[in-house]
Amino acid sequence: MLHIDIVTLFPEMFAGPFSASIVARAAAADLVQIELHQLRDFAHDRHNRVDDEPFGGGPGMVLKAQPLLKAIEHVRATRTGLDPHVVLLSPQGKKLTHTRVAELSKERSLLLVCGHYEGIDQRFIDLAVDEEVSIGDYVLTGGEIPAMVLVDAITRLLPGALGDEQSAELDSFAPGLDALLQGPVYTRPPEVAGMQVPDVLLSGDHAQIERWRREQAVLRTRERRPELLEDWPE
Ligand code: 9D3
Repeated sequence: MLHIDIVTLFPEMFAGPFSASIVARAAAADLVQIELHQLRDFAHDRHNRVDDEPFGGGPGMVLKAQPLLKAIEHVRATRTGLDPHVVLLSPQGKKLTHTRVAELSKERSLLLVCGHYEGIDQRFIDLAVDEEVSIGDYVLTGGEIPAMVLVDAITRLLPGALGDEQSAELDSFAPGLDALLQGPVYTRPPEVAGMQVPDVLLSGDHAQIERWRREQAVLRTRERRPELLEDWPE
């Protein structure tokens, strides 16, 4: 079982995504256990502050190191022997890839830290964070949605999380496998608004269907994501 602890100022944001979908099923099946921790509960100074002004001046607030260190200490105490791998969701992190998701899914204990201000005191990062992860080059309001993205991507890779009909082995972007975009798919009825399903898909010729699908996947990839084809032998 994979333990995922999440430290955040907004634990209530996680209720929806974690109570529906594959994540909820995986938790019910004891493939994953997710625990949320309110950072404010670890602010023990006189004013229960979690943030303060940046030294040297400038806009916005900075998350204080001490409450974050206390929160991590608390989680570590509940996970003795597991030595959680600490991931800070951060715009300064390395961009998340399927390869990294697959590696993280093999950990026994993950501790995700969500920032929500202009920054985080560097001493917390230096002392307690193993890696910083970004989900892409756009600006969000905090690390909570990136943490949900990471949990979703990891959970579906846990053995038994997907039905037998699906297999994570077939994922696009999986290294050594088929790193192409999926081509167009269709279902009933055969005509919608005067538009027909391509004849080949109704032909029953499985070899030809396979060839057509691959060709469509390559065409779409060349059009939309040519960089995925750079190391592709076609
Ligand atoms: C002043 C410069 N900004 C840093 C690039 C400030 C800033 C913007 C957004 C600080 C924090 C945030 C909140 N975002 C995240 O915490 C975050 C994030 C994101 O914004 N995009 C993609 N991945 C991530 S992971 C965490």
